[in-house]
Amino acid sequence: MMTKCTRNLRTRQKVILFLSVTMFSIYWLFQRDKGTEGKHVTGEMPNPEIWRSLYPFHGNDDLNGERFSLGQMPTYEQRKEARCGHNWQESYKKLHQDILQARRPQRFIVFTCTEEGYGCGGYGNRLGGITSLLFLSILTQRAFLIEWDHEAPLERYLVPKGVQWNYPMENLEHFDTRIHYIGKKEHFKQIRNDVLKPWKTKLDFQTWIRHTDLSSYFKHPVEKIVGNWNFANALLEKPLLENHLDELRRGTNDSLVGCAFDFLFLKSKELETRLRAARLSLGLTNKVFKVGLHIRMGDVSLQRGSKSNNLNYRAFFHCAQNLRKQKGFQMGIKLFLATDDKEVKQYALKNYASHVVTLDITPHHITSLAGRKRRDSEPVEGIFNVMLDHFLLSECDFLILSRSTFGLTAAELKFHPAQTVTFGNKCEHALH
Ligand SMILES: Nc1nc2c(ncn2[C@@H]2O[C@H](COP(=O)(O)OP(=O)(O)O)[C@@H](O)[C@H]2O)c(=O)[nH]1
Ligand SMILES: [Mg+2]
Repeated sequence: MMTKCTRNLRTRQKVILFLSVTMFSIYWLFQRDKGTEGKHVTGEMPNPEIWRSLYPFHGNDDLNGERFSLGQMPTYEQRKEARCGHNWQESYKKLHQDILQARRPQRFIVFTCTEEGYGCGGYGNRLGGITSLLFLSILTQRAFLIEWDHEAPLERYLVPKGVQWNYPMENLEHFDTRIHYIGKKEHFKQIRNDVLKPWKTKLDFQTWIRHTDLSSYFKHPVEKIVGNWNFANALLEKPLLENHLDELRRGTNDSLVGCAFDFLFLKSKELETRLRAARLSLGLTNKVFKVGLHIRMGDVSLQRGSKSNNLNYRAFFHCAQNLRKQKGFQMGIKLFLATDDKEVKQYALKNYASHVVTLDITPHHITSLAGRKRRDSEPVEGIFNVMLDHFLLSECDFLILSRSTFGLTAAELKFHPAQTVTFGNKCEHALH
């Protein structure tokens, strides 16, 4: 009887032990998968050693972000939290809804690209303008809306996330409206008396901003603004904005485009699908170290005037080669090239065929794609291509850029730390 009892007890202990080990293994596997899942979503680096080795590569650039501790690349969400904070988004969402539903006085700021004779400029300019006007709307406590200029609505590519920025313009028709132009003079072709444009230079404008009570200046119910200057940082200096954006990182914040973009937009399903297909066909996976090159040769390459940036594009590839040699990467490395110049693509594919990948497209300036001005291009495809290049660039682990708002906003979009961005023309000095 005693022995049978002891045997039963032993068997029961074994079963309990077996069950505990099995449950612990399942729990461990689950936790491990959860970790990798996060990494895939955020595009986090697979190997922290690489961050350690890259850190000294570029200590003094123009994107003065905070320094992360060596060997640790925070996730997208961590970087976003550090740069953008999280309370202002909720309070502005509420204000926006209250205005649309007339629970508060109906006052709007509209980023508009539909004013005859006044263009919004390129994609980088537009993102800068949208960001600045979002923060201006927060400062002046108005609802921020976007009026896009192409036949396909912006929602074909980007859909509203935090606020309904696509509230129909017809609802604003009966309000007293003013039109402003805040931007470079090349972007307007005619002078209209009904468009306010008192500033000759961006410097003048920023000085004016610092000394003006903006809530009194923007006093009409609807203030439509064609804006291609990025003045978001000047707004952050305004004392009033501090009340509304208390936890947003102060000083020069080089991530405001990323903060605004994350708050305003989600990629449309169609854009997600195209992006996934592009990543797959170019082999831009998380298993390779992705170096993004943005080579902006100038509007002359886009058959838009004669402006050339006189860039030595070969230097960009030398820079990428040197980066590869100096850092002695053990893992695969891919160079993703985004450029406005078809010839640069051909040069890269001929000379660096084993490392460079690039979209097989003819680049167009986004403004040339509006209103079917060009017969040789399909506007919707053209805009998808601009956005694909911009997103793919932003997803790279390291960026070698031109002085262009296109590449700079791509870096801001994913909160690239300063040590992962350099400029093609400065790179040779940085490496030797
Ligand atoms: N697809 C594609 N288009 C580009 C690229 N670089 C420039 N562009 C086009 O050229 C325009 C340049 O304007 P913008 O983004 O304001 O940059 P910036 O004028 O150089 O500061 C963009 O809107 C695109 O239409 C690129 O790498 N890929
Ligand atoms: Mg531009």
